Amino acid sequence: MRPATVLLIVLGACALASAEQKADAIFLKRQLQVLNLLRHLNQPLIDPELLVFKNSFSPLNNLNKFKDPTAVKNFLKLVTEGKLLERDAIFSLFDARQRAQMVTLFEVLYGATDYDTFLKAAAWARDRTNPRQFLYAFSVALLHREDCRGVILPPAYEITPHMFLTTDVVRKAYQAKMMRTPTVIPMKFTGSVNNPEQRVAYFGEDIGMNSHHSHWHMDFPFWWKQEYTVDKDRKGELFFYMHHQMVARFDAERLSNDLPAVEPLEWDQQITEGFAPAATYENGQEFPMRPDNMKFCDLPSLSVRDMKIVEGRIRDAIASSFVKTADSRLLSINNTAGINLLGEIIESSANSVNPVYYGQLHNDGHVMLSKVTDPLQRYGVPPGVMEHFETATRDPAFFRLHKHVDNLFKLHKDLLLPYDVSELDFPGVKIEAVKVVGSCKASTPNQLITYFDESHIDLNNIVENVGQEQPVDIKAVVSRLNHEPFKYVITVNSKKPVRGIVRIFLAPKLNWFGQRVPLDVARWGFIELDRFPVRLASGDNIVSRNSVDSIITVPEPRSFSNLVSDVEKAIRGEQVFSYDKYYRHCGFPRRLLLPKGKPEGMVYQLYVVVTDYDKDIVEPGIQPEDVENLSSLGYCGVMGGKIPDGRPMGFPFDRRIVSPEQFLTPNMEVVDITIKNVKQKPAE
Ligand SMILES: [Cu+2]
Repeated sequence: MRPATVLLIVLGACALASAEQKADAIFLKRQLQVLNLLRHLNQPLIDPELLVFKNSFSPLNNLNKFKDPTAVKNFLKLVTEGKLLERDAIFSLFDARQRAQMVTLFEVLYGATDYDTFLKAAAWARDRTNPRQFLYAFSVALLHREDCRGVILPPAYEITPHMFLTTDVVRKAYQAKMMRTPTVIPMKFTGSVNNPEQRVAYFGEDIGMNSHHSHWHMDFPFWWKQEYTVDKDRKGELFFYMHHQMVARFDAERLSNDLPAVEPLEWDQQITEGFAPAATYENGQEFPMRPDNMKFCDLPSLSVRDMKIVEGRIRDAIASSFVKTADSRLLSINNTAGINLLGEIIESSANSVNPVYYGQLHNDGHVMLSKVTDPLQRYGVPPGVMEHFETATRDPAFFRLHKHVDNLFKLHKDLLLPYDVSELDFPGVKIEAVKVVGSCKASTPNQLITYFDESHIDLNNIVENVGQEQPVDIKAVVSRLNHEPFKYVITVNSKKPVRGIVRIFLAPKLNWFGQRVPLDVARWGFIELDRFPVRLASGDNIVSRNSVDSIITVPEPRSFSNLVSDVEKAIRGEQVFSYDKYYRHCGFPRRLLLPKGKPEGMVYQLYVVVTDYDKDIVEPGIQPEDVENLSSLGYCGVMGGKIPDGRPMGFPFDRRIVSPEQFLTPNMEVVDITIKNVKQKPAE
């Protein structure tokens, strides 16, 4: 007789709710101060409390309140000697001098020994520093300070809208402000139907994805030093995996629009596709356009030959399975941890074992693309979109550069031994069935629905305010990809009570030519949809998991104006303001979890794998409930802690698959699902 079916409680929903807590007066005050500090970043502070700090706080008289008084003195020196980047210049994190200034300010803010000093120092520095240079230093400090846990930064596209919006929208916003007329301005994606790349512009230009990308690089700065003490567990591997997934996701989006997979860039070949950002910096300079078929050019301090030499050394290291450290030791990368070393080397980060020898391939690739239209600065053209993490994915060349980088990681992964059955199987656990069920009334089993809806961007910050005048309601409206929420229903049979980790991946079933491709080829394009722990009882278990609980995604952020009004109401006692101290700004937008699919339906395959929790987890004491509290773990890891899942990211599809028959053990299941793109959001 079969044991009775056991209905599992989905851990996500209950545990996540418990991470929320009611904000007390101290938290509310801090949240409001942060919002006031970031409001109208390009104009001097107007908030009376912060103005007092700006004018009366003396960093020099408070040196004992900073962990690193030298950083304070160095920053003061830059200010008093007028050496800081001008306020209306364009800040680039890739410029070594500008970055060093930003890092000094970060060290001042991060090293403030208490919250009050942090805030006063920030208010003091804000109007003395380039706004985006300040914003980056302040944001990274806030995200890493224990006393700011749970404080929400407003959406990046509402703090610095110029970096996300097209010039025509900005101009109309100025007009509306001058006329003091509340306005909603429609924003189009760049390009025209004459350019096939425009079909996927909605993806590359998605403001939520650009915001995710910029936040990833705030949570894992390439310049992060070990002395800052916050643990950046598997940062190099995360660099590989998050960008690998972005490329896989882009390719899936391209297939949905009848475009072939993106081609990798090569240093001595033409960059076939141009890009016209149609956007303008805050200071009025236009983001440069890159015509079709340009070639990489030497920059004054970086040649194309340098790029090839450095890449050759990386390829040598991969082929020989050893990297050479700065003190001439050889470290093996022929193991699970090798990808982390390689990620740090290729990015390259301050953790690279040998930055002089292996260079900074990825970062320099961004700069080479950014400056390709005026490499010698003969015309004073400002940096291109590729030079900023919040604008880079707009350019299709971003995905081409990352495909090139991703192929290096693949070279390495393909040299590792394929997993054997004992590493893949979960003895005693068998997946009996998998289905996905949409939430709308008319939903068909195993058919998921995507659609485009509209999102509003608060443009109040784009236009300067005079004194304390009432803001005019000006918004941009953008079209964005979304989908009906759905749930996975997985029937798992277990011979005994065990704990497992469910790993869910999605992949297009056919390639651009309409052909099936071998699993070993397809696996590199797999998109991770979710990964979560379960407790399995003896017998059949129905595991039910909602798509909104995915560890890949984050929900829509609250708008700047809603944040301000919610906090103000809570301060007046009119409503409760809840916050989550695990809140992450980094994370793929929930709306973009699924690729668009096609109006007639497009077939994908869903791979579900259950592995042994007790074997996978890095520390035996970690409970499934602890894991469930961590938001956007998949692409963004853990802030200041260990990633609980010890398996390589992308497991088990990260290594070669020699025989699909042997690979697909009973704890795995594959089902076909269809993704259909409809014109209008279906009725709930
Ligand atoms: Cu990136």
